[in-house]
Amino acid sequence: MAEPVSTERIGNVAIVEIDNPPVNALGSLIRQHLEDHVRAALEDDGVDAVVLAARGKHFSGGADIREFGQPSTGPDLPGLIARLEAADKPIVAALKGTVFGGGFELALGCHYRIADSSARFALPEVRLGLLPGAGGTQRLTRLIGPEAAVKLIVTGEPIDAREALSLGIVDRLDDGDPREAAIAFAGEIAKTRPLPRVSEMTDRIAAVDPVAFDAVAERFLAANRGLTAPRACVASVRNAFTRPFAEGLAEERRMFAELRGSDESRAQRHLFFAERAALKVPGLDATVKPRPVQKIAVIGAGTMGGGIAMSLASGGYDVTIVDQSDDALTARLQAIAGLYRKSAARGASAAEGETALARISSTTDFAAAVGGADLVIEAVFERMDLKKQIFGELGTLTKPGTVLATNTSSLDVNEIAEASGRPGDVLGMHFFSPANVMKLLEVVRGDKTDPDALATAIEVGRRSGKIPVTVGVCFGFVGNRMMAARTRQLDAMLLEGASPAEIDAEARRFGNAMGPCAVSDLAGLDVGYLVRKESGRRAYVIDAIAESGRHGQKTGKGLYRYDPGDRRPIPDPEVDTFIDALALQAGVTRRPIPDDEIGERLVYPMINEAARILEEGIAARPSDIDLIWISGYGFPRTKGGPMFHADTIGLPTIVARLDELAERTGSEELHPAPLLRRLAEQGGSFGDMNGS
Ligand code: T1G
Repeated sequence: MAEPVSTERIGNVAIVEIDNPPVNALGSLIRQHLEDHVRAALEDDGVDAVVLAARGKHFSGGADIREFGQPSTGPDLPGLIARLEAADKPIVAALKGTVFGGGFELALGCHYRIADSSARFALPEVRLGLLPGAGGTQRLTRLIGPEAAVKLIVTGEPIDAREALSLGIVDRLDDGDPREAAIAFAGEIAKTRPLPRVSEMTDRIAAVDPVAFDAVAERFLAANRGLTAPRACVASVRNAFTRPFAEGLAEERRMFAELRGSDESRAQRHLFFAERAALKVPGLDATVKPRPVQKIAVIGAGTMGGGIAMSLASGGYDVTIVDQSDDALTARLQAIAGLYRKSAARGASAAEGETALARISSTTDFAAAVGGADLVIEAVFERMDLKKQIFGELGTLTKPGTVLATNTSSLDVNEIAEASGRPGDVLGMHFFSPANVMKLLEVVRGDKTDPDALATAIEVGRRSGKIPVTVGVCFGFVGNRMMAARTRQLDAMLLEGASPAEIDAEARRFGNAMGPCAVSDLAGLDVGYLVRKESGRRAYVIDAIAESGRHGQKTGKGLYRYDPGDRRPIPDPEVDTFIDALALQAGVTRRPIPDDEIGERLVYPMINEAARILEEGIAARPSDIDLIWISGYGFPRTKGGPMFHADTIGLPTIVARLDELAERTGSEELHPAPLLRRLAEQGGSFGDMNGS
């Protein structure tokens, strides 16, 4: 194996190069080697300047996240960076590709920074529930000023090399090899003194208006309510212009250590790895290549079809929306254009929106549209007869090899696949409404789906900005099947005595932006009612309310009532009276339900259903289920998803509570699934299953 850090001498310049694929993460071994190589170079009398470079496409993806929570060895990153900066010979960073997190902080400790145009700079620690913990909040603020620094640090968003040059992060942009450019630059400045040390810079922090800074910071905090790390980031940047460097650095380190040990950060670090693990699909190894896709036909000009088309177009695909009605198509294209205009008004790139819009066409000529497509995504009504008819036609009208996807949210993909006559080409691509916004894509693998067809759907999803999670066939797949388990409890609690407002208040306290009753009114009570009806299921209270004509926001009344033009849910005594009558009819004596019981009955049944899903092999690992609920249903990121949250609570606690609830409510399904009970009895966790 190549040395993780090497040194080459060219004239009076020593090039210290990191080689730690895939992202040059700065783990303890790398830090130790870096320390040794840089010290040797600085002590070498023949060396007048040092270049710090890296092999591969990334300079560095930052500290090694896998090491957090493990006993740390080798020099800590802040100390290593401080010693680089204190060196008496110039150190020039040669930057390219990703310069993220601790990698960025390492570059800030160097005296000069040379980059090529591929370089992207970010401090994404906030997305892991952390703050830059190796001097980044103190040095970046001194280098580019508090307002520019707080934006980068609180959003975690990357900037490109050109912006980095304009901000003063980079001294020189060179379109050649940054290593060569840095060597040449090092030769030029080898004797130049004083050495520019970022920690000693004061002009950008000399006369900061704290009120103006707070106003800018507040703008970025507004999008992160309830999260601890963004506030810590702002506090640390504020320290950079109100306290001496050493104090600011010490306080940054203290806050970093506190955040690193928090459940909130552990949860977000879990999700970072969960996103990558979800792409490791059993049976799909690197030899399985996606089929080429450029032309995609989307069948159905409804809201879902339009949202799907927008996502695909933004991913660079040529999309044709197909519908029987010209009017529906015209209306849909106008709605899509309007959405792109709205995005541009909110700061998105108008040019990108226009480019994407230009990729979307429409037609009523079904045969022509699907005949030329590499992928067809059906997004029509949730009716099995209609879908089977369409897939029967697709099986004969499309080219061999065209992937045929259904956007069904719960129906049997195997049955639809058989109707096509080409089950190997058929799978589900379950987008979540609004499909142009929600990140989750459940890729539903049929019993006969060809591996390369599956790889194709995953690749199209990724290119379209989605988080594709592969699931198996069952009613509701993973997300909706777990939501159905929660809905059964929600419906039971409404009958037993809880009000929609009490249920939603508990869900918001848990961290959900909206409670499930308000969400049901937003989506339309008739939607869930029709899905359940199509499959012979029934929610006793909610479906009775839907049948009474109360469909939610769209009819001004649902589980709540709504003033005209106002989407705010208002508790409605009519609903209480309606449910009282249902309870009487059902012989149920209603009772107040304690908040903690509401909270448990909203979450534990989902965890239990997920255990069944894992037992049946419908999901490959618990972290896939976490990803589904975080990216498709707004489960609080700070909780890491239902399975991570279950481990945090402790499985024995959940098992004991589920048994109690099952006994008291008579709801057999609440008894723990065998897998859940077994894990609890053996002291295991869902986390143990993620490695598999
Ligand atoms: N630590 C450990 N492993 C990492 C890693 C990291 N920082 N970054 C990536 N990996 C793994 C990843 O799990 C995957 O593993 C493989 O590398 C390829 O990743 C002190 C404390 C750099 C833009 O948050 O954003 O520095 O699945 O598929 O698409 O202040 O990885 O192959 O087993 O994503 O080319 C801050 C996180 C850390 C950056 C490359 N840094 N990484 O994207 O590859 S905290 C980050 C990324 C920190 C300091 C603080 C991306 C990337 P596997 P990949 P990619």
